Amino acid sequence: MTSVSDELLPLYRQMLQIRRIEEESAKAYVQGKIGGFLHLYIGQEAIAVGTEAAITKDDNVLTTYRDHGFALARGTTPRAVMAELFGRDTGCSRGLGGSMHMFDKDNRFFGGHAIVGGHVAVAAGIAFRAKYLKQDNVTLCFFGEGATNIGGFHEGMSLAGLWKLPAVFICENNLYSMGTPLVRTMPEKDLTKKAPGYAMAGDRFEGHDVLEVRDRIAKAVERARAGDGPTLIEILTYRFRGHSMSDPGKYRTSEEVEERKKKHDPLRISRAKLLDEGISEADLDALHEEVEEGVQDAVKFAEESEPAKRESMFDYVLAPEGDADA
Ligand SMILES: Cc1ncc(C[n+]2csc(CCOP(=O)(O)OP(=O)(O)O)c2C)c(N)n1
Repeated sequence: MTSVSDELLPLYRQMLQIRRIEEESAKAYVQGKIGGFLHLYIGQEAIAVGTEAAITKDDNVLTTYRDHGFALARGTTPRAVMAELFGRDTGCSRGLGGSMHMFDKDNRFFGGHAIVGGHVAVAAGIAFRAKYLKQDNVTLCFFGEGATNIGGFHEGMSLAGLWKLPAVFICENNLYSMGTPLVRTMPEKDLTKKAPGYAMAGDRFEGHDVLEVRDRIAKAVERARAGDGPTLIEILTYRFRGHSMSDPGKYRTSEEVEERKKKHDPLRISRAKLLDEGISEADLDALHEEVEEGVQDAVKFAEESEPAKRESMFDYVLAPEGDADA
């Protein structure tokens, strides 16, 4: 029989890897080594990692621009993620996508989407393909609470509900759309109340405990796989950093953030549970050291890789030849 620590330790390791990769990328960003925007996932790691533990490699995942955690959880290597952030040819999107557009077809990670809510319809399309071809994979689509007010969200959800697609739609409600708190933009605070409008099941829970996330996502995935249609899940979470690196965060107090870190840090919660289960501080230190080696290796790899190639810019564009000049 497997113990809690047998299950939790590899998940803790993955969350730690995501956190450390992101902390290093924040450092590289302020040093001017990363261009464009950088949206960190710090504080929300239990969601990507718990989800991965609930699905198979044949399932599909799509998310927003806050995507590094999902790429890593799906199996994109730290080297390929860091190289993508640095705009290098060795990155998972050949350095052409950057932070917001990570993509890894081999790991069935279909982005990294910058248009808020736009990928909900894309996810419905991927789920439709599975149903049409009678494949048994499930498509999981993540977005923020701000996205649930967007037309693309409604369009995708409506078709997914109508066709009972094998999909799970997951709102990571971190309370703020950029600098705007949810209470100022939405009349209804329980977002799963939108689910019946699309003839979907709904579920709502806190996303700080990675094992709980795994178990709750697994139920919705099971429902989708059994042909019983999609679920809209709202996971209550919190981002510890600004919306992106350029966000000074004036819309919330440092006391609020500190309080959340104390009570809701998914790494802190899992670490405490592991210690309770008899894992020693020394074991955890060794794990941290091992993760750190991989992170430093990824930074070095990114720094030493060739920049994205100008000539490969159009290799991945889906448009008829000749249209570029039209
Ligand atoms: C269609 C569209 N409108 C506006 C923006 C600008 N924008 C980028 S992120 C963001 C806030 C989204 O908040 P939420 O969906 O809650 O996601 P979170 O960043 O909190 O994960 C906005 C308005 C955009 N990228 N796309």
